[in-house]
Order: sequence, then C-alpha cells, then structure tokens
Amino acid sequence: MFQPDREAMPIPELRALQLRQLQAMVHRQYEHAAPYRRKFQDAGVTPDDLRSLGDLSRFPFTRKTDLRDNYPLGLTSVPAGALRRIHASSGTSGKPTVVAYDDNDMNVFAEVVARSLYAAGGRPGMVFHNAYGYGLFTGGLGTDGGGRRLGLCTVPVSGGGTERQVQLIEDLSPEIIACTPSYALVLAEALRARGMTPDDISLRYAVLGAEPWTDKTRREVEAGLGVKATNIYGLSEVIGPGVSNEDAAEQQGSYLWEDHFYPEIVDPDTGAVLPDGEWGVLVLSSMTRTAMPILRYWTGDITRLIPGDNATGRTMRRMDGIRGRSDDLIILRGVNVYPTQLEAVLVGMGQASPHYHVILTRTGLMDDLTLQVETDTESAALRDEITRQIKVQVGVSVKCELCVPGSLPRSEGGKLRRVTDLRSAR
Ligand code: DLL
Repeated sequence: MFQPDREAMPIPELRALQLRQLQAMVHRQYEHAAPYRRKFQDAGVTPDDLRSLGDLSRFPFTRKTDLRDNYPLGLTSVPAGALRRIHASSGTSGKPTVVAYDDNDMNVFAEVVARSLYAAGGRPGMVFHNAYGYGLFTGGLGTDGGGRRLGLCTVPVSGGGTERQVQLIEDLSPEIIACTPSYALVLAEALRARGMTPDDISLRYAVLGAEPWTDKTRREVEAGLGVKATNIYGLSEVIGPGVSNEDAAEQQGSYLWEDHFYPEIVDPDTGAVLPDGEWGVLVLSSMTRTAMPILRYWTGDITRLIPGDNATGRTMRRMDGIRGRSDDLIILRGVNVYPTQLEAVLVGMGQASPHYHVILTRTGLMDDLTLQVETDTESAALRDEITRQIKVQVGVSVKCELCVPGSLPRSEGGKLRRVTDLRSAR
C-alpha cells in the first residue's frame, strides 16, 4: 500500500471520517455555492440535517445538467484567484463540462493517483510510459501528477503516434504504462507487427481505464505486452482518474479511495440507495475537494460494491467493473441492452477477438442492431452461434457480421467509440 494508515484504516474510524468530511462539505457548499444552496432548499434540507451517513440520502443528487446549467464555474466554492487548473470533458453534445481545481484539489488528485499507480504495481524509480491524452482531458495530466507523487519517471508521450510509442518503449525501458484498454490492444498489435514479443520490451504493469473493458481484453493485453493489467476508474466531475484502482496481485475489483470519495449505489429508476453487492448507478461525493466539491454526483455508471473480504488488507470497498452507462443504454424493441452485455457474450464464447462494433439502424419503425465482430475463423456456424447466444443470454435478436482481423475501428489513443447510431441520420 502507498498509504497503509489510510488504505487499511479501521472501518469505524473511516465511517467517522467520512461523516465529518461530508458535514464540512455540505456546510461549505451551502455557504459558498448558491446553486447548491438552492438545491438544498428545494429538497427541504439544511446542512445540519446530515447527522449520520444514512441522512445523506435526503440530499439531492448532482447531475451533468447541473454542471451545464452553471457553466463554466458556477459550482465553485472558492474565489477565482484560488483556482490552479481547469479540465474539461468533451461530452457528446453542446458545451463541455468544466471542472476546476485549487491547490488542495491538485494535492488530493496526486495522492489518489499515486495510490492507484502503487496498487497497479508502480514503485518509485520506475519509468512510466503515459499514453493518456495530455490537455483538457484529465487522463494525461492526472496520471502525470500521481506518477510524480509516487516517484516515477514519467514519459509524457500522450495518445497517438503508435510507431513512435513502440520506439520509445524499446528505447526508454518503461516498466509501467497507462492508456485506454483499446489503445493497449493497438500497441500490442503494433508490437506483433514489428515481429517483437513481450520479452523484447521491459513493461511489467499496465493501468487501463477511461472506458469499459473485459477480462478477455485483459488477457489479450497481458499476453501481448507482457504485463499485469489493472483497472483504473474515475471521472472529471469527481476528480479524474484515480477514484479507484485494482491491486495488481489481486485483480478482483477496484479499491475505491473512500477517504476522499464517498460511494453510494442507487436504483437507476427510483434513486433509492441499494445495499452492497447490488448493481445500480454509482453516485459519488468528492468530500475533500475544495474548489468544486461535488455532492452525490450521478455518474451514470452501472456497477456494484463488492461485498466480503479482500486479499490485500485494505478496508476500503472495491467496485466491480463498469457494466455500462445508464446513458449507453440501447433500447432495442423494448429490451434494454448495454454494449458490454454483447461483449460479455462474445467473451463467454471464447472464439471472437475483443474487437467489436455495434451499428444501430432503423427501417420503418423497427430498430436493428448489427454486431460486427472480428474473427480469424469466418464461418456461418460461428455467426449463427453468436446470434443464438445473444438471443438466449441478452434476450434480443441481432444481426451478426464477421469481419477480418484489423478491419474494425481502433483506438487512436483516446476512448474508443463502440456504437454507431444511424437511427436519427435517416
Ligand atoms: O475518463 C478519467 C479517467 C482517465 C479514468 C484515465 C481512467 C483513466 P471522463 O473523460 O470524465 O474521465 O470520463 C468518465 O469514463 O463516467 C465512465 O463512464 C468512463 N470510465 C472511466 N474509467 C472507466 C473504467 C475519465 N475503468 C467516464 N471502466 C466515466 C469503465 C470508465 N468506464
């Protein structure tokens, strides 16, 4: 552990700390951020109503629309002169979501990312190949700050330029790499294309996140780059990368740094808080942020908190891999489908590669889903079996197209779009 006194804090102490921090946070917001004060008033609560962690459920959620409505900096609770960094996430439409950090926030960011990189296998003195995008996206600069806190030597290569990335990996001997899982697959393919094997490079650990991925991808990346791959999760609104990370020796869910981020899992329809173990929407409160702390942020990400003991001695809870986003949901002829459910079927069948793409079209009133899957073994039998398994396991009829390896879209360094929606284009 990077900070054993924190990561393995006795649970009663941790709960008391969380309550104190949440209380301080809602007071600050009430006093210094007018939009929160109005939201609290509309919900009929005051900061003094937060007497136990259970009382948190009486407080309103914050949603992406709250950030948009208060664009750019309406939710900040410190004077503008105290801000030290702005990040933004592009979003799919309209204005970007802007998030602001003061000195304290930069410090929290570096600490949680350092913990994450340590859990992922990083140790002081290692060379760190950082292929997350640098710039407004939180991925590059966020992991950079954490790498520095941990004592890594960072190569800030950013996304793209795959040939140059492979060359730098050969020349600078990094032991740890961070990038999106889809880009890690691209790097593994590029290595193979050069006739190289994992033994020819020095990498040992990969820290992958910013988009959903499966165990199949984990195995491909681990075999292709010769690494142990762990999942890093986070989002700009809450901080960026480093809300949670798996432990490389365990790889069973990501430790959520609960002394900074208070997690709840809620029912996507009713917003009711669900017990540990149940799947629902992850809601996060960034308790220790000061510039733009966010209360009960509705991430839209579907996951669960994993109940039971872990193998590392940490007391903080782990979250499972993200099953989908509530806004990625495809409603196909009345059936709810997440792209990751389709991927899970492919993974279960074992034959298809992790490269797939979903195309949505509409003929008349009917929506159709075409699942494109790369495979070496092009056969009508495999295609029919994929269609059948999806019907059985997910409950929808889809069309399946088998494609030759290398033909589907690849990550260009950033997040990979898995779904092309042509329904409204008509
Ligand atoms: O993607 C922060 C980040 C950078 C995380 C680098 C990990 C590594 P945003 O651009 O604001 O921030 O996007 C956040 O990406 O709500 C999830 O839907 C998705 N996401 C992030 N990490 C994971 C992950 C960064 N490990 C949104 N698994 C989140 C699945 C992820 N989805």
